[in-house]
Amino acid sequence: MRYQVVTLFPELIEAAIGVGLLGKAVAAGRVSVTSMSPRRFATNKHLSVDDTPYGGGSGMVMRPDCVLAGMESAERAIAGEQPVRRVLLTPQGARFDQAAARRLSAHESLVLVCGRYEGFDERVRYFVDEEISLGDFVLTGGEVAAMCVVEAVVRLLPGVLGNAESVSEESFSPVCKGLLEYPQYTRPPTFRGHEVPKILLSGDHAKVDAWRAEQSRARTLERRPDLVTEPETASKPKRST
Ligand code: JDQ
Repeated sequence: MRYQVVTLFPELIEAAIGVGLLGKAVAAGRVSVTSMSPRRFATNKHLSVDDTPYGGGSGMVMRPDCVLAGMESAERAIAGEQPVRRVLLTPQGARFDQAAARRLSAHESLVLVCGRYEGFDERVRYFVDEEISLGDFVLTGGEVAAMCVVEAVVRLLPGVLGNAESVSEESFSPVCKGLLEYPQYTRPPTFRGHEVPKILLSGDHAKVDAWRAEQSRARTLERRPDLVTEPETASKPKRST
């Protein structure tokens, strides 16, 4: 898979792709994550990539010519004439979630476009396939959001997860049931007065599974009731016999 990040700060992206699972996937040649700066396509003597907003107001806006030139150059670098999915990171985009990560993981080539300042000239949007937001908060630019997308997508690629957990097994995990993860413990059995639940030391796998399922359910109901599609309070239809 080939990913290009269009950014004024390529060093931010390079720092992030060197480590961990992502670093290994890149080193193994499973994934390439490279960056392209719109600054390379600046034309005036100050190499400006931003300008003042028409109509007035505070702050600066990313110039569409530099962003588009960066995007098209990024695209040629990873895909030649092959199709590429163009993704713009903004606070106005559709909320990113695991389903979006799964959907994007099907694309061989992605171009992730990051801005700075107060955002993009509106016409940049006419040239992208989708617009993604991480959530309802304002970052200083799109880079951290782009790296979140890259991390979430790369760990779904076949053969990238290092451990026994596989993408297919994940479909049975709490994440894919849409519930929060159950509590996990490792040694020691007592830590600063707090004991590991006895059932986890019992060796009874059926009881462990049942306990975990119940913990996931209770924790989700408590912390993220919005994730529970079938509220506990909704009574099942009565059988007519
Ligand atoms: C940019 C900014 C004031 C934007 C400039 C480019 N989920 C999410 N939060 N914030 C972003 C994404 C994001 C993405 C790209 C960005 C923020 N900014 C800063 C400042 C108004 C709009």
